[in-house]
Amino acid sequence: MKKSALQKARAAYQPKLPNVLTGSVKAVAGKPTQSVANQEEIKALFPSTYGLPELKFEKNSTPSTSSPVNVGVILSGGQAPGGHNVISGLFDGIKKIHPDSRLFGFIMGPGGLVDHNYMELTSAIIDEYRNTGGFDIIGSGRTKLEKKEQFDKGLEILKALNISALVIIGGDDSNTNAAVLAEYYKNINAGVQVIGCPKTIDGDLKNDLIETSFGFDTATKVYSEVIGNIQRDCNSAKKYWHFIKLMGRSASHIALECALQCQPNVCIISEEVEAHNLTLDDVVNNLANVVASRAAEGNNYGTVLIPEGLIEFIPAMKNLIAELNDLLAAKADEFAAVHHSEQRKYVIEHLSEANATTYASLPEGVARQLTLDRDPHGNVQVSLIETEKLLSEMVAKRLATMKKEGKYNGKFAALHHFFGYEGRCADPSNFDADYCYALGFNAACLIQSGVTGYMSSVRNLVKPSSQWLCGGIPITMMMNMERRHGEMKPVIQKALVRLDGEPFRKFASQRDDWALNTCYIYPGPIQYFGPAEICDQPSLTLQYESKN
Ligand code: FBP
Repeated sequence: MKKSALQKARAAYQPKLPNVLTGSVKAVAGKPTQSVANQEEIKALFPSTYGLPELKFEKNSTPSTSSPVNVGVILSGGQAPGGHNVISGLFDGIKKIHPDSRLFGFIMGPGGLVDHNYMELTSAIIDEYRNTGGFDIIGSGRTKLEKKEQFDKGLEILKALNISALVIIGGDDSNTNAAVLAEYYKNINAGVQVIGCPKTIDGDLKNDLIETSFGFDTATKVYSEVIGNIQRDCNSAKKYWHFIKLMGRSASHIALECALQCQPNVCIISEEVEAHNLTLDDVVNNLANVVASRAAEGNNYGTVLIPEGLIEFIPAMKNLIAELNDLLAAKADEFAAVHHSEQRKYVIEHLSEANATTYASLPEGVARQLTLDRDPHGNVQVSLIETEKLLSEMVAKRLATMKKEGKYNGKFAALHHFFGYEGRCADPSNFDADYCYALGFNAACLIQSGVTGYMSSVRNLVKPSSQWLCGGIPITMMMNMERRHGEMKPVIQKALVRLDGEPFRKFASQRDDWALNTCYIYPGPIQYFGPAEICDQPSLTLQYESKN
């Protein structure tokens, strides 16, 4: 395969491993843990893996001797920069356990395990993918592992390949799968450990012991680069309002991080919209007021960052989506049989009065998008909802009214952007390259410790990587019960933006200035080579959170 000059140079990058992982390690167990909520229900559902202690690795003075281990690996869910480094770290980690250890990759996500679709990852293959973006080494998928038949089918191939540990690299839903699988295999004494790794650009898989999910750092740096470029264009031409929707599914971490990096005129934070019980009209009025204030100063241009999950956080919409989820789960076949042109009417007739009114008020396109298929985990596919267009159309209408009332006298021309897929497969930043490699290597150490149902945890991330702390946390510790497909299910609790957290407070303290004045920052592209203060800085979210 032909490679770019950067690809060639990047292949030689040696990820920096935390000191603690450089020699032989021992696992030190902490206190038993509890799930974040619904303790009794989670305990009953995970009798074999609930309440396990946190683990911390320390250097071991006596080198450990081990036998070769065969390990399987799965990339699950949306792509995130650094996945290939988790796999190369895992590969190097199990080779350190014993040079005859072998790594097998299951193809196209969890479905590869069930369908017995796999390949052996040799050192020649791994070397081709070190420090590269993408998940193309084995591909990814969103198959939900939840049925006994899937687990048993998976076990057949694990046994055939003599695999005694499986590493699932995924987000909250995929790590929920990992916990369920770990519980099942432990319960039947299958002899297969299951270890999770925290992946997602969304940044919503985190807690005190998982400081960030991998990929967030690189993806937000890529988006911030292009937002900065748009801002410079915007500040040069001074004639457009740019409505920029950013991926991130439910949580607004990506939008907030990009706002901190770029200082746009407006950034909507979904969690704040919900906390203040704002309606769609409130959001639109706030935006229109900023446009009018800037126009009064002769500035008919600006930038607005919109988190893709916004719609789900507007309380009226949240209620509507919850009822729609149940309705579409209960009447899936009946709804599918309704002719396209009659589906809106069907939905309105089957919803409660309040939700029917909200649904009826939505533009056709948005209403349709809300009834499209959920992903296999029951999530509305928010990346398909064109909130940026919905908002700019509503702002234009509001401004027209304000003009008639003599409250606005400007020009409003809007352009729309959606940044998501652009950032998910970028070459990992030095931070993500190091973090991912450490997560994979650390997963190998967890395997060597013989545990199951744990997530690889590498923390102290604002410090130089040599000082990072490594260990494992029981996945059940992160779980609560939530309604999915009309039923209560154990799932990892999503970490949303905290309005009392330092990143949001920092943003909130400056946003009025950013709204009226033009305070744009232009972060520029990720730098892979050069001084550490340019190349190795973690996200601002992580830096501010460490001050909480
Ligand atoms: P994960 O939660 O699996 O990491 O996926 C994140 C994400 O990129 C979201 O930000 C986005 O809403 C979704 O995936 C898009 O899904 P798809 O890749 O299936 O279009």
